[in-house]
Amino acid sequence: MKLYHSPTSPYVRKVLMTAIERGLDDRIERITVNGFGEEHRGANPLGKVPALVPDGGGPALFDSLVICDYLDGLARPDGRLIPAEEPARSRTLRAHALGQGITDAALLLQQQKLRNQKLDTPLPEDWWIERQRTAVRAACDDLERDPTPLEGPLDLGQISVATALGYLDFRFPDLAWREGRPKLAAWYEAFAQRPSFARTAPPEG
Ligand SMILES: N[C@@H](CCC(=O)N[C@@H](CS)C(=O)NCC(=O)O)C(=O)O
Repeated sequence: MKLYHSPTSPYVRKVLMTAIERGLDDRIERITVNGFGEEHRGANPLGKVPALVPDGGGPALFDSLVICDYLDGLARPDGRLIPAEEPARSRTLRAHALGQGITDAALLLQQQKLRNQKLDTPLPEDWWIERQRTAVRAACDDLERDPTPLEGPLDLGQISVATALGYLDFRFPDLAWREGRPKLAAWYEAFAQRPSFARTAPPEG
C-alpha cells in the first residue's frame, strides 16, 4: 500500500499509529509530499493528505478515518481499534470526533498564523480561497468522471454528496458546479426528489 504522507500532519500520524498498532506498518510505503502541493491531487481530488492507495491499485482512500477503518479491518480480528459492537463503537467514534474536531480547529489556527506571517515569498492574497475552490471543482469532476459511487440503494455517501451540492447551491451559486457536469447534475435533480431532501432544505433568502 502507498500512503501519501506529510511528516507534520496529525491526520497522517493517526493513520500511521493505526498501522503500527495493527501490525501493518511494514506493508505501507510512504510517499512524502507537501500537504499543500498538487502532487497527490490525482489520488485525492480534495488535495489533502493522508491518502492511501491499496494493494492492487484501485481508487485511493481518504480521509483519515476511512483509512484507519480500512486498516483496522485488514488486520487480525482481535484488538480492533474501531469496535464493531455498540455501545463501544459509538463511544469510540464520539471520542474520535472530538479529537478530529480539535485537530481541525488547530489546523485552521495554524493556517491563519501562516497567512499573517511575513514569508520571504508571500502567498497571494487569494491563495487559500483558490485552493478550496480547486478542491470543490476537482471533487465534482471526480464524481462526474465516475458516478458509480452514487448508484445503488441509498447510502450515506449519496446523502453526503447531495447535501454538499445543496450547500453549494445555497451559498456558492457562482461556483456553477453543474456546468460541464451533466451526469452529476442529472443525478442531483433525481436525488432532490426525495422527501427527506426536500424536508431538510435550508431556509430561503
Ligand atoms: N479530514 C481530513 C483532513 C486532512 C487534512 O486537512 N490534511 C491537511 C494536512 S494536515 C492537508 O492536506 N491540507 C491541504 C489542504 O487542505 O489543501 C482527514 O481527516 O484526513
